[in-house]
Amino acid sequence: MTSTTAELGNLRIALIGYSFMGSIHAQAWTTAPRFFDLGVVPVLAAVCGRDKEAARSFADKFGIGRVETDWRTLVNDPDIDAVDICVPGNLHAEIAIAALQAGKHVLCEKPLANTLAEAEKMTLAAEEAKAHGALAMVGFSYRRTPALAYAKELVRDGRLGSIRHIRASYLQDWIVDEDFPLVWRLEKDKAGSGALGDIGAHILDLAQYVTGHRLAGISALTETFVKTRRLAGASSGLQAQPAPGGNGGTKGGRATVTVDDAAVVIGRTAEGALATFEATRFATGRKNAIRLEVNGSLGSVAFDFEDLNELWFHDHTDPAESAGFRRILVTEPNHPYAGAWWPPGHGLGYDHAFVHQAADFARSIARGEQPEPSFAEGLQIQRLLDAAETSAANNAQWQDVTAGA
Ligand code: SOE
Repeated sequence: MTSTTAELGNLRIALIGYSFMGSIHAQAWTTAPRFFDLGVVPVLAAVCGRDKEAARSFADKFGIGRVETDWRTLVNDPDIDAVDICVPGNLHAEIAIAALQAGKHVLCEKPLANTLAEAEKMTLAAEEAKAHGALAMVGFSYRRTPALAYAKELVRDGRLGSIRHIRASYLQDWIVDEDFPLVWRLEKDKAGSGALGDIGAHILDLAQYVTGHRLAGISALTETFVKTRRLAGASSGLQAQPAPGGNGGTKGGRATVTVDDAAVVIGRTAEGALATFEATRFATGRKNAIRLEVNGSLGSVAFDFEDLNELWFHDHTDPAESAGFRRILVTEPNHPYAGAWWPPGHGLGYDHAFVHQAADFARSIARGEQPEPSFAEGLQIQRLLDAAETSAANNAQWQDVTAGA
């Protein structure tokens, strides 16, 4: 029998950050209980942001009653059960560790941290907290796009046979304009790395998630095409905003871009597949194009986020004359997550994966089970990012990586 919301306990969430990721997480928390049985009732109890006015207007939009400007107040508040971290990477470790030590469940945006050392400390904190019932998860949201989750099911069910090739790219073009300013995503001390960590992390994760393989070694090249950018005021990191009181941010001059604009990675999995990855913010015309193709001995799958409700599947056991890639519309009730939504063919979007992420996180907490991906999985991606940076700094020198997690 399904419980009524009145019978369920509340999961009181403190949202740290209110920009792009803060908004999509807030929307996800609001929507998840309307479409999924969670076993708890998520309540957006508070939002935290440095700019109180901006945080207040965000809170008003999402019906959040409480606004704080110091995350420590929320992390130490007994009225908060879970902390959802949606701020730049340089703040992830401090907030997540403090929250876990205070017994809160933690959902942390990707990549887990800015450095390997931080990711290791966060994972340790998560393991210790788990022993006391506090659970941690890293937000690789695209895993929960139904077509990608279904691709994983096809691999799991043996429909692709032995995996030989993984081919992944994540292409954007939002900083091609040389006049685009130096937003936080282009500063190493805030973002950790550039395209590599921001979007490369997603395809490294997706490749491993879909195939179940683990990268055992990689080699990488990175490039920063535009070496300096004009200074600008605070922004979400995706849009140019004029410097406060300034003339569009040009007054302060230009500063060095300290992250990569693009990264190319090749790798070998512990299970014997070859993999290629390309992450760039300079693919003109490509806005948020994630492509993944996996070739196995019995078949292949291909996915393109610009048609995110579709998965292409080639069954190599079909007669040669009628074999070929066929388009599967991943909107059937028994496709992952799809049954909770609209009738077949009506389709989902970018934000639905965040709803699925919130739902899975809440359900895991209700059941006392480890949510996936765990911080340990986030750490394994961080090892790959770290190895890619080391390799790129050494002229694409091969780096063995502990397959782990
Ligand atoms: C910016 O490049 C960004 O918002 C990433 O940070 C997100 O993870 C991705 O989903 C969309 O692009």
